[in-house]
Amino acid sequence: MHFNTKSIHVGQEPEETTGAVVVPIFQTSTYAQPEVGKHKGHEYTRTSNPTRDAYQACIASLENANDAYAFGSGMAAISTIMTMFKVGDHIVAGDDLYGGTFRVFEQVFRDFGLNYSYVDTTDLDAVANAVNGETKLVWLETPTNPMLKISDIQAISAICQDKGVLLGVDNTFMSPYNQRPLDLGADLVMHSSTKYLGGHSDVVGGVVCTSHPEVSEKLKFAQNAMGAVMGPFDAWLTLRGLKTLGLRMQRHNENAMAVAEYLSNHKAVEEVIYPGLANHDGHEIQKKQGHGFGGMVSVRLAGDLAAAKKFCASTKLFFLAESLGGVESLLEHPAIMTHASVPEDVRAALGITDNFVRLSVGVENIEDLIADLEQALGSVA
Ligand code: P1T
Repeated sequence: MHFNTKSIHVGQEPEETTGAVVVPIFQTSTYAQPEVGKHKGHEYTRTSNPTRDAYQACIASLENANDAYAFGSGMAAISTIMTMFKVGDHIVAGDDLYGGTFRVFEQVFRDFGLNYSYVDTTDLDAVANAVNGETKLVWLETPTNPMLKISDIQAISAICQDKGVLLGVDNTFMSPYNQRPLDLGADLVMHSSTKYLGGHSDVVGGVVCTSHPEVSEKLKFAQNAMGAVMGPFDAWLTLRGLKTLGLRMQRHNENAMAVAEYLSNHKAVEEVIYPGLANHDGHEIQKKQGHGFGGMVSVRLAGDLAAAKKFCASTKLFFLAESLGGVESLLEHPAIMTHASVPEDVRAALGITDNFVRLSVGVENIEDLIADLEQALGSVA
């Protein structure tokens, strides 16, 4: 079955008793049992829920995974993954991660005895050299948030296999329409489903997909034991989002490419970072490992903090807001907003400067989007 068919059909057979073509919201905490010790497949919604099961089946199929586990947020998904490890275990992580991921690693799990090293995962030698005898996991985003650096998933998975460590990929920025890390050798793939999977900026969630039997067993146990589960209504909204994921991603890819090209030729813009541009360092890798370049575009404005603030306050269709991946275009200032929890020296080393702005290009009409950017850039100059 192809992607756009799976997104509409997997886990979504018509409901048995009524024939409803849409999976119902089973908004229940518990299930009546016919006798002690016997149940009809569900006992308690923290453990399982038919709406969440349908969503998990669908997203697993889109990532070509055997199993998926849905959580109340992307951070809940990442935190639950971390509970697979023990005091003294070491994790090699990308050096340009979502600020909240860096924060939970450094300010929560380090206190529980996990150790982290941060490396530029576009540098294969750096990844290989960072793995030590205690390393259990390599964790990366590709593209990274917010610098949009591209890592070679297949090459890193070969390193991980050689060293006997797991590879986890946060696939939030690409979505499975553009990139399927498990097919490239990753062991687990995670999403903030708040973003492209849900797609409408109306629900927060996270999900982990895997075909690794041992990892899957651990996550299934942890999902129930830790209890950071996605609720039935949120699972229903996210499943509805999946139905149009392919359609939306196609348009996100097209619109972002057009925005990146437009900004590349604007004198108020110093640098445009978009993996779809031939001058991007990761362009060839992304062409090889994916089916699209995504909807995220980062820019460095010709100017200082004041110019960036003016630009961010001047767009009308691009709302100034954290998050990304919804149908509506957003923009944000990483140094002050999403990555404020990353120390200033680390931000400076990564290039998250005061004139740096991140755009999430939505699915609106492209002429309207470019006109909005044009007037906002005009107000800066
Ligand atoms: O916000 P939440 O659903 O908990 O997901 C966290 C998360 C994890 N991984 C990546 C790559 C992310 O981008 C995020 C959330 N990011 C934002 C809110 C943002 O504006 O970048």
